[in-house]
Amino acid sequence: MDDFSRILIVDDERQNIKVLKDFLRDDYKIMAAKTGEQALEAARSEHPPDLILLDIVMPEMDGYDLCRILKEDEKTMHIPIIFVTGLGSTNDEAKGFELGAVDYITKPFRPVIVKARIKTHIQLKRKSDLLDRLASIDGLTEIPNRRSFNAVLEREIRRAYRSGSSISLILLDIDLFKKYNDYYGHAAGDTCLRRVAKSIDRILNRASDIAARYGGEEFGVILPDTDLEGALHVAETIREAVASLNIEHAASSVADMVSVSLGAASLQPDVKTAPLDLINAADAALYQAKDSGRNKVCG
Ligand code: GH3
Ligand code: MG
Ligand code: MG
Ligand code: MG
Repeated sequence: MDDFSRILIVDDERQNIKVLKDFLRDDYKIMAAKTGEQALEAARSEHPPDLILLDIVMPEMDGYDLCRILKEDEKTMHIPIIFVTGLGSTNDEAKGFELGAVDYITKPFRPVIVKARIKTHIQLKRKSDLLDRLASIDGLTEIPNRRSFNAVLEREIRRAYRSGSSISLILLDIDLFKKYNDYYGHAAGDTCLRRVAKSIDRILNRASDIAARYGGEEFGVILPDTDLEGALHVAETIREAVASLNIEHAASSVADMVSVSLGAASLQPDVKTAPLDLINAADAALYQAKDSGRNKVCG
């Protein structure tokens, strides 16, 4: 990671922001917010901070309230928060830690010490980000792994029930991939997997859509707010995109290029379906696509 870590300074007084900014700006990218509202916006943005330095006494939303809101939101709960405040009582400090802050610094502070503490927490944050990434991203294809797939599917199915919207799932499997490996070697097989994963990922254009490596040469695509007709359309687009990669597969009896078979299934919001039922339905459709000649979409 060569870019600077981002620190968000939240303080209602411009002068306080300036003091902190002046001794941190050489090492970090500094963002600033003068109100809780501004801070929430920055924390929820596409480029959230890696650490938040948070004042407590502020008009409207105070630092404690802001901390509580950030820690309740799945999107922002992992951002470490350090209180930087004039409130020095044991109770104040204990409350800060209770709300989930990683550190508590009282004013007047010594810049060298503040800098050292920030460095420690930024390093911890980087390690925890790396762990999250290793636990959720497939190492070969660099798209989400099965563990993420399961978590997202459960979350999106719950959301679909709540909002009464539909949700679809596509399972796809590379055709005759064992033969591909046997003919071209395992390294070429790996390259092929990477290219197929990329092309699936490129097709998806909604931020809520997610493609994951479901197993060896199997992928899963979760499509929130999408009915079966929409899913069949996406599946066909994926089938064509993989075909147009034109990856030679001389050992295939389906085509002379690498192809995929796809099965799609949808969940109707009024019928209670467990994640596993949806997976089974998509898997049955995939089996049908394989059984009826491969390089096909069924649903
Ligand atoms: P079908 O069309 O019925 O799906 O046939 P297939 O040969 O693709 O199916 P099968 O399940 O028999 O074989 C899957 C192959 O995928 C076998 C395995 O070696 C290969 N494979 C699984 N994971 C990897 C991987 O990470 N790298 C490589 N190179 N090959 C893999
Ligand atoms: Mg203040
Ligand atoms: Mg397979
Ligand atoms: Mg296969």
